[in-house]
Amino acid sequence: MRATARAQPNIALIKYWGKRDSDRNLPAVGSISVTLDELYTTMHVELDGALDLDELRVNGRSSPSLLPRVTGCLDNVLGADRMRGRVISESNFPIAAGLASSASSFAALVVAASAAGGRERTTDELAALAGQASGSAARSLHGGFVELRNDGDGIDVRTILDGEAWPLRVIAAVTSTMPKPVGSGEAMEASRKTSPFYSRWIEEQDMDLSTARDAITVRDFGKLASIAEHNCLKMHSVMWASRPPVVYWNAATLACLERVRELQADGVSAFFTIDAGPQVKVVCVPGEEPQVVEALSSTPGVESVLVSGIGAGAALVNGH
Ligand code: 2P0
Repeated sequence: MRATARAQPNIALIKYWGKRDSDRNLPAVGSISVTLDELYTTMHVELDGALDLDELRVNGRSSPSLLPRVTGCLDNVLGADRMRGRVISESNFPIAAGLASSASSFAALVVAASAAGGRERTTDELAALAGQASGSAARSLHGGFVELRNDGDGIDVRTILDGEAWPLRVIAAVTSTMPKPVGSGEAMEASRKTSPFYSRWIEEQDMDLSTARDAITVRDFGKLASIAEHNCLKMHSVMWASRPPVVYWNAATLACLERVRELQADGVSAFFTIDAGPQVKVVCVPGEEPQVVEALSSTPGVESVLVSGIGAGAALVNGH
């Protein structure tokens, strides 16, 4: 009745922003991401008939505010008449700061909870369950370059290319570890209801997905860089034009973008992307990693720099 799973966050290159069904947490658009390897969340789930309520510890602390989402996810995975659970989550990177901790957390949670409850589930089923908890979490069930497509009444998640086939590096510049001012779910709804650019965002997404998918398939770095930066800035334009505006950036976020532009002007193969937070993630070819790390580390306002390769999907730890 217990199991431990590990999952890595993923960084979207073509972004998910907006929901087509809030109740079932279905995304309005498809997305493409890379699953990381060095950053991870380890999730331990123990079901115990003697417990009256679920318990949650995150990085060593009781976390009542995060408990309702975890309870909802356990209910989805195991049924509401399940035994209550003791859940222990440990992440080796800052949580709730735009580094996709909800993706690694819920991907690991569905894998651990299914195993603890003795449920055999396919990766597709696990991805659907993770996606109900957090849209981006569905992508962390798979490794490498991953595409999430809207498929009829649900989602379909697949690896487009393994990480070993194109071992790019991802460098995250952490510019703040404060929790974000507004959660991404709430911000997406604000964008859908109020941003004048939202409908155009939805209209153009399939084209961006197709361009990125083609670039990944033939490993065309320049083409991927161009569409990923465009898609990222388009998503943030949708957010900025919402009422009230959704602005996740700080001064260091912009300073990092300038640094990346300078690197690119020097011929470095690198591009940026930014999610629902102020951190800047830079994707580069392996040989350029030292230069990118040095450039970001020396940018004013950057607190730390995390480096990762592209990794595998969520899995049980030691098979149990
Ligand atoms: C993404 N983000 O594709 C986009 C880009 C942030 C910006 O998915 O409401 O935590 O839990 O389904 O997955 C962050 O939102 O949202 C996210 P919910 P989630 O990675």
